[in-house]
Amino acid sequence: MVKLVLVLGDQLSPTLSALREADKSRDVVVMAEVMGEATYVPHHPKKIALIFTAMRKFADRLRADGWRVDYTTLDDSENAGSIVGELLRRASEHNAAEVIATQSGEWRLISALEDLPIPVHQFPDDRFIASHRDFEDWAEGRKALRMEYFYRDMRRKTGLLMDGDQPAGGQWNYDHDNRKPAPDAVDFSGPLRFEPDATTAEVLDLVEDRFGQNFGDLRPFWFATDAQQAQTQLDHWIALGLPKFGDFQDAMLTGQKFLWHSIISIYLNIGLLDPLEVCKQAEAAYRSGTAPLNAVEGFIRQIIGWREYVRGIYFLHGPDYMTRNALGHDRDLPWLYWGGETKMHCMSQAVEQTRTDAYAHHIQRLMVTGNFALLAGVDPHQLHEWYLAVYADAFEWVEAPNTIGMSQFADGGVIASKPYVSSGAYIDRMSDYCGSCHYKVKDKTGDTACPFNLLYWHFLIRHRDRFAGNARMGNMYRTWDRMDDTRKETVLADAETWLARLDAGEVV
Ligand code: FAD
Ligand code: DLZ
Ligand code: SF4
Repeated sequence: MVKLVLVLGDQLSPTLSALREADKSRDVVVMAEVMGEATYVPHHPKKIALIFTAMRKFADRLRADGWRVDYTTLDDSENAGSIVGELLRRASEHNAAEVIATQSGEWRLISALEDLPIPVHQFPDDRFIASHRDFEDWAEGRKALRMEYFYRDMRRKTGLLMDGDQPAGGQWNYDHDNRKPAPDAVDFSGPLRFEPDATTAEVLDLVEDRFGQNFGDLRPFWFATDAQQAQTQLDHWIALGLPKFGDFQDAMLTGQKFLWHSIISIYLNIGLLDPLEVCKQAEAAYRSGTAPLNAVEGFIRQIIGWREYVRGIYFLHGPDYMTRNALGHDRDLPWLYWGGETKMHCMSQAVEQTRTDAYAHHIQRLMVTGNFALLAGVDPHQLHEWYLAVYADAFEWVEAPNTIGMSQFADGGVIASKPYVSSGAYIDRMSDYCGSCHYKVKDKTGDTACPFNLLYWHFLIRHRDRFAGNARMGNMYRTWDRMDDTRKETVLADAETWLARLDAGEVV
């Protein structure tokens, strides 16, 4: 009897477990553009266009490979509006008695499929290096789940950058070499920009019509939309961007959206690139002498370390993880996250490129928009929904641990051993933003004081009971304790005044 094979918009890999489990001479692949997926958060139009276009091209590829694919476009009059609805409609059309799926990357969809009135077999998503079982085994009995130790196991498991049983170069981690501020000039032109073809152009018109009001610029649309294009982007970056990726991984420069970053998360996360293959290609650059070890190790650590680790945390902690709020933060997400005017140059740079390109690099997400939200006490769930909506690479399994855990400490320290907070001094050191800001990064109090300076102390004092005993934060509290009382009062009062202006909707 015919089975339906569900392929979701972020499962565009020919090696997908659901496809391996199916029989192309008998079964029917179901793919559907549905409002349910397009609206559970107000996704950036570029993200919706990327997913719909890549889905259409992947369906064509499957057909060319001999599969029958029932593809529903968003504007199909029969469209049932949700993945579940589409599966039920196709099941009745084909008299299918079973659905084969690859486990989704969001608890929301996993449970929706479990509740389907016909049997659904959800196979593991094995496009990752660590299975759920691998991660559970690693986590078992550990007091703290630190990424570094997990990463070393992944190096041993994959053999990447290993010389026998030793790490290449003698060290596991070269992060201390990877924190240079950006130089004045950037000698890499950033990601390749792909001209929209006929399929893309059709999707762009549809997305403009239905989602044109969402936050974010749809055009110019430049993403790769199939595996071949994504590989071309990877080749381009390995040749020209990777050599300096490590050195300037944490740097930020006005008007430079991409620096030496790879811009491949968008392709990895929807299945156009395979993580292990990507790492092997980066390692080959090191072995052949075209990229230095600190760059290649840093890059491979992000993929087989952080990317796998956050996925492990997401599935280990279950659906409640998204509601965690260990610090009890409840400020509404400020309007400036949706493009409202702000005098903070660092924030306007990060939000503006998010609006134009559905992209900001890791340090912009962590130490600018994330840091600000944490210092200001923003509700972590609202922030989580923002990150999930505005970045083209955002899917809950990877976004939520980064936001709830790493960036907001809302999981109470599962991921981070201390909160990622900093005053303006860090942003000043790693960027050129402060030079053209309304605020003065050197000012600690007063109207022109950098808000990150004011809020930094406000945050530490608000949460003193929780963090004073943290060995990695003792210095911060000792610095505060050495300030005279009048200065302390002024700092806290100025922070309160600034937050009141933020809450009142003033341009701050
Ligand atoms: P590069 O800097 O070139 O890094 C190479 C690759 O490493 C990335 O493509 C990505 O696959 C992987 N990687 C790097 N850091 C991480 C990380 N912390 N977690 C997982 N993978 C990582 N990444 C997403 O893929 N989706 C998200 O929704 C997402 N949300 C984030 C939210 C916050 C608050 C923070 C702080 C980080 C988030 N990240 C997310 C991680 C990181 O910012 C992006 O992976 C990275 O910016 C993607 O750009 P790139 O491809 O140019 O990465
Ligand atoms: C993100 C997304 C969007 C915008 N639209 C669709 C869609 O119409 N059809 C689909 O199959 N998938 C879509 N996706 C991706 C899913 O939301 C994604 O598979 C889940 O969030 C799990 O990661
Ligand atoms: Fe950001 Fe403060 Fe620097 Fe302005 S002065 S760019 S607000 S860190």
